[in-house]
Amino acid sequence: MAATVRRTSCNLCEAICGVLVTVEDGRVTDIRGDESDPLSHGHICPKAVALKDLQEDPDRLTTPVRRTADGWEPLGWDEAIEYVASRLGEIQQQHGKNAVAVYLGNPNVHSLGALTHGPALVRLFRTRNRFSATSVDQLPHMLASHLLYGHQLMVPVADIDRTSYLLMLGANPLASNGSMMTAPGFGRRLKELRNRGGKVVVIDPRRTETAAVADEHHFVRPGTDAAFLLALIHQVIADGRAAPAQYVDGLEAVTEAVAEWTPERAAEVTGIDAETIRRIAAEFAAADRAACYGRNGVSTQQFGAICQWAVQVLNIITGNLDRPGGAMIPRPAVETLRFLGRGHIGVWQSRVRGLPEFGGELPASAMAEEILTPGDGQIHAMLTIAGNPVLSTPNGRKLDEALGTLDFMVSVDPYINETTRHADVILPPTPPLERDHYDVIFHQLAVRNTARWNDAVLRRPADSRHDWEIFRDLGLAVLRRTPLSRRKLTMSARLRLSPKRLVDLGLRSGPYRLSVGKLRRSPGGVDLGPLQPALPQALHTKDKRIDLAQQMILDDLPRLRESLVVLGNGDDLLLIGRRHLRNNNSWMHNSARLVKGKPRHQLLMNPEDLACRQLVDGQLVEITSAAGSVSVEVASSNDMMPGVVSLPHGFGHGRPGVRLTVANKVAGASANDVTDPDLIDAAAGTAALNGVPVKVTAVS
Ligand SMILES: Nc1nc2c(c(=O)[nH]1)N[C@H]1C(S)=C(S)[C@@H](COP(=O)(O)OP(=O)(O)OC[C@H]3O[C@@H](n4cnc5c(=O)[nH]c(N)nc54)[C@H](O)[C@@H]3O)O[C@H]1N2
Ligand SMILES: Nc1nc2c(c(=O)[nH]1)N[C@H]1C(S)=C(S)[C@@H](COP(=O)(O)OP(=O)(O)OC[C@H]3O[C@@H](n4cnc5c(=O)[nH]c(N)nc54)[C@H](O)[C@@H]3O)O[C@H]1N2
Ligand code: SF4
Ligand SMILES: [Mo]
Repeated sequence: MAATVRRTSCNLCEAICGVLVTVEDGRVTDIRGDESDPLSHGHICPKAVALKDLQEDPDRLTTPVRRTADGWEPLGWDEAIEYVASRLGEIQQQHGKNAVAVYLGNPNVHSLGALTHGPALVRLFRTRNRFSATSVDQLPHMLASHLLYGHQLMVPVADIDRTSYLLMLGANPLASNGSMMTAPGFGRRLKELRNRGGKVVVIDPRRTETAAVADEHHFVRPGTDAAFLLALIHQVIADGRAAPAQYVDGLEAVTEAVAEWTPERAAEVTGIDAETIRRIAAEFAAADRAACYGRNGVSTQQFGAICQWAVQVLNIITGNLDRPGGAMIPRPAVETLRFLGRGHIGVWQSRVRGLPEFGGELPASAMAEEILTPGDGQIHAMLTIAGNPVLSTPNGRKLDEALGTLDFMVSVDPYINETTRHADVILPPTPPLERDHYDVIFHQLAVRNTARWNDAVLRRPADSRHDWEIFRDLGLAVLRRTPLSRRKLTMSARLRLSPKRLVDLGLRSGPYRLSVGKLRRSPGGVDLGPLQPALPQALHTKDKRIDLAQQMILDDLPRLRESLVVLGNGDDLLLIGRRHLRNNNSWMHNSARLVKGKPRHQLLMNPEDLACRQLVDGQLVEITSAAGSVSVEVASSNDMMPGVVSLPHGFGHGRPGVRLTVANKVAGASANDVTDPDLIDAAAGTAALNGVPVKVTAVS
């Protein structure tokens, strides 16, 4: 049979690179970048080829399985779905709606079918015990957008292709390929920015791959960025350079709130000297097009909400919001904002610790205690969809134990891993190359407006289900157990609409009046042009104005002032995380192609910190926090700020029953065995995965 070349986009990270897949005899023989993609222009990273590995992985489940005393047993789809629906139904009947909890993991946002049908299924359970990766990730971005712009997903992106000054905090796009900012080929874009005479400044406790290609890099003490950002705002105002648009209110209150955050005061806690802070403020305000961008390192930390608010305020008061080359709001072909709620916070609280919900979800840090603490509303059953929270959320060990105590657990997931090994039933969806793709989320965060529909590259096996079909069938099975009502009829009809039909409706009613048919005629994607100014009309606030003086953030500032005293002076080391280009969160260690090469699981530590503890490079050390401890090799690194150590998350495979043949051989420990569920950003309950106080000692 002749080879055919088919197109799709890689859905493994937020860059959504266009790829060309060569197929011979139903098998993938080549994967490369698609030059015709108007966003990625042929860029790919080493993970693209892993799409083939996922397809061919012998460990990947292709039928539902049930856990029995003698191991995992295959199960027919209909039987599996009926069994799951009836067990979940029984548990809700016995213990109430909240007894069933849901965790939605990261790949949900990368799968079309999960996005179109996952939320519809989850709603049917009517449980308040909903959790997701949001609270170990981008929650502060969404909170800032909800507060300032009236919609949790109206997140401005740095207009990297036109800016002349990019200030980046806590982001390492050269490894992560960019996040909350879809900009495939980030490295090339940075190079072009600098070739235009622009400047890139990186603030990070580690001299990262991104810092290495920037004009300037400054170490910052983990968890103190809020002080740095408030000092920039202070200085911009003090220099008389604050000139927000006429639709912006609250500058006075902000001026008052940042009065104490002089560059000198911020220097004490951040480790960045006052002169540098003053200079960066002046350069940022003077640049004709500047953008400040902060990502994971300034989200998943104790002051993530203040940081993300301050990033916006800095862009706003310097006139860079909504201006080409500043921070702009994408306008995708399917207007994701229209289909998603505007967001809310604190409408209810978690049962045990009283942590606030955000957008209908409780913080993942509360999951284990909600399972383990008896009483009304206790979690007795769990549905996990595309998530491995045992490796991804704070104190994974405790969650690991907690999952073992559930009455029932079901996972929609292709693998038996650290989390799903606790499931009674696993329902595996088709892999990416067997699914249609349109990116509903990441066009909303992209640095250029483009659109791309691709049909599935490979035909799926007869007895398989797409993720949306699993949600549809499970949803219908749940609905069959409820009395006839209008809601039941609407929900059933909604679940039966295919993702393709829903995208088509979204495209037709969107701003460019496209359709799936039109996009199919340009399988390499269509270009809808650079980002355009859209404010204030596009704001979702009631009065179409932006109020900088958000009370919930201002109320949090005293906590910052008080904690920084401790953060700045503690003699513990502060643990931060990191990512590597060839890893993907907790789940792609099973690709032999990706995990080969130099080990990259070690704890990175500055040589001074090693020496004063009489430790040596390569030695096995124990990392201990208030939550737990792990052992791992330490690697000496001059790229680490003294006093800070870095451990990547997503490692720590090889637990009993985990069926990940390659991953189980990868060394390393789970960073989340030491991260602490009690260490959160109090404002919204985001986990502080960075800036965890730890002690590092020799393993005796
Ligand atoms: N210490 C520390 N912890 C962190 C982070 C950190 O920086 N430091 N980062 C956090 C961040 S940003 C995130 S997003 C989370 C991610 O953590 P999780 O939400 O747990 O997501 P993943 O680790 O990506 O796990 C993906 C799971 O989905 C399954 N899967 C893959 N593709 C599909 C699919 O198409 N359908 C279905 N149904 N399942 C699929 C995989 O088998 C795996 O079980 O981790 C967080 N945890
Ligand atoms: N190859 C690869 N790509 C990925 C992923 C992956 O696992 N592997 N995961 C994807 C996901 S789910 C996400 S959310 C994105 C994340 O995308 P990024 O946020 O760009 O990736 P990280 O590597 O987590 O970068 C966080 C940076 O913050 C720094 N940092 C830690 N603490 C602090 C602090 O207190 N202050 C400051 N200023 N910096 C700090 C760390 O040193 C690190 O360099 O990446 C996505 N892309
Ligand atoms: S950067 Fe790599 S993983 Fe991300 S979409 Fe592109 S090819 Fe896929
Ligand atoms: Mo993430």
